[in-house]
Amino acid sequence: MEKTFIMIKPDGVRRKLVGEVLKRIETKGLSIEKILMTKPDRSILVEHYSEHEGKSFYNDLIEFVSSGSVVLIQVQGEEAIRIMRNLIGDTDPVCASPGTIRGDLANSKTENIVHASDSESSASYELKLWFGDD
Ligand code: FUP
Repeated sequence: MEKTFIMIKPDGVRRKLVGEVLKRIETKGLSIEKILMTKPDRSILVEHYSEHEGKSFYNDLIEFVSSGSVVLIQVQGEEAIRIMRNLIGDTDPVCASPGTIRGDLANSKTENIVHASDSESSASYELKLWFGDD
């Protein structure tokens, strides 16, 4: 069974979309194995978003994700990584298909409600970073 890392970002929490996101994960047939609400330190976000350091949106991104509580989730299921990427939709709200979380609920590239690991290596890195070892 594959495991992946999901984060509901501060806009999702502020807009009271936590239940909506969890419902979409569960109704797709994936399992929520771990879940925790926390206000992330800048230092862990710097590690989480290290691949984006130096990009034009980087500072705004760190500022935004550290602006409030987030929900950290470990999701498990067959093909969980690719299924969750499809469920969340494209980063750009213009391209995110209707039926996806971002396609239905977001209209900003930065404030796009949810993060999902994009590969096996990022899933294992991010699960270890946010939840530590099992
Ligand atoms: P995604 O994996 O779909 O979350 O997208 P990326 O890894 O490319 O980007 C990570 C985060 O950076 C996005 F969730 C939002 C932010 N971002 C911007 O704010 N502007 C951009 O042009 C691209 C990404």
